[in-house]
Amino acid sequence: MTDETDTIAAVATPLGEGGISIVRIAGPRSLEIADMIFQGRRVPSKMPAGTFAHGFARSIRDGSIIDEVVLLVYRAPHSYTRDDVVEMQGHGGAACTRRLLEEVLKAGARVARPGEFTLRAFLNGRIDLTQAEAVADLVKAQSEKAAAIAVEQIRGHLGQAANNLYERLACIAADIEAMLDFDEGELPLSVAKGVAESLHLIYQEVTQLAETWNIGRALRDGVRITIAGRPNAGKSTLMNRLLGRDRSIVTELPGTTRDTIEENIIVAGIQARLVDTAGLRTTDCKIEREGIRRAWEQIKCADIVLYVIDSSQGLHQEDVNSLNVIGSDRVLVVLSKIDIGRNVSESDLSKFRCFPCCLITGAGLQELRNHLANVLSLKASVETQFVVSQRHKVLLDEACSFIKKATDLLKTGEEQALVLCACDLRGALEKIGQITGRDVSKDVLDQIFSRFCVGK
Ligand SMILES: Nc1nc2c(ncn2[C@@H]2O[C@H](COP(=O)(O)OP(=O)(O)O)[C@@H](O)[C@H]2O)c(=O)[nH]1
Ligand SMILES: [Mg+2]
Repeated sequence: MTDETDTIAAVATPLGEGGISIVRIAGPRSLEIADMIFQGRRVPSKMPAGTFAHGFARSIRDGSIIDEVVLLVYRAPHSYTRDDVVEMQGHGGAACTRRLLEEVLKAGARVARPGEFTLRAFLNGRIDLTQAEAVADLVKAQSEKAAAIAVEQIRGHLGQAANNLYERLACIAADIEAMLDFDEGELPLSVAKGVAESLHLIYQEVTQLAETWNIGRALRDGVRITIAGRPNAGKSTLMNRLLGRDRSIVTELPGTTRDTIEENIIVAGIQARLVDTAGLRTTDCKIEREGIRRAWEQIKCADIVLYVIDSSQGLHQEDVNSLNVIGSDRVLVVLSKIDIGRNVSESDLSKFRCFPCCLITGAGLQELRNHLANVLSLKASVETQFVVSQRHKVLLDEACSFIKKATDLLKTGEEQALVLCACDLRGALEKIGQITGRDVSKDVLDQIFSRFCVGK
């Protein structure tokens, strides 16, 4: 997949107008290449680690000046990738940055693939796989919370948790393998009980970690908030109100919103995906029916449903049916149009948290906003350690079922149990090891690093 002995280069900043742009070079020939391009009072290959110099970048063919640069030298192993690394900071403009990179390539570097600098940091043992994955998450983070979780993971907290579980599990596995060697598979019941208890404890911890994924994923990728309700209830008006601008078409005609409309908002530092949907009703219109099918899809995958009821019209049987299907734990009921009439009694909706409001003036909406912010930040602070990646979640689940099988086997006390148990524990270890990248295939690495941007 990668030749770690060659020297790679890429533009590390977005291409376009800006204050500064950076060309990064990593690999054994970095300093030699920098010598060929850099013109200043200092020679890069003679500069000590962690120093910088001011000068000019020039064309290696005709010596013409490309840009005024500041050059930074990092020496192996004290660099991002653990190779020799040189960074050239030039003026932020697309044309001169591209030319600078071209010169670096002419001088012998190869264009870095997406995420290749970070891949090298992983392959060279500076960071584990969870930290590498968090780098991509941090770069892509859209909200403060998503960024904060990524930073925690870069600091190695998830990796440490996984390593801790791995080591404890490895001890138990080693004990069992030792018993297999010496006791010909016979395990005294008292010992079996102790081992099963230790395994159960680990099982609980792995399960707890896996369970943080639901909210962890939502915090990273955005909490999904779906607005639903019957036609004309005020769903699109609510969407526009929450966004603070007109995004959804609002009319007095029922059935205006036929497809789902999505927009991002930030609530309490957490990114949310707000989805406006078609009104729920029975209809013969094919297009509307498709819209309603999509609305239900959005309701099913929502973390929170804002169910809008036109309170001037009174509670409709269809509202009751829909609310029963959705269930009360994810639903906040918005009682709209209280300026026209209040014909819905909150006692009919006692299972649900209700927010009476006028969507035209915005009266009552602040309570809804506050409540949303509370719900979201509460979810975000319940745990300090979040699993945000589906890859980690799947591996933790698989490890869990191996550990459970091993524990159940121990309890049977059967002759073959120890052998099978040892086998399951090896399976669990392999899965947990894959989280930090102890044992990971080229395909998995390709998949992970393809998410990165070039230059990272
Ligand atoms: N008086 C009043 N009218 C509202 C309120 N909310 C929405 N409307 C009006 O109700 C109609 C339907 O609104 P819309 O947002 O398109 O409903 P949707 O079909 O649920 O998306 C529009 O004419 C809105 O201006 C409200 O709180 N009070
Ligand atoms: Mg609408």
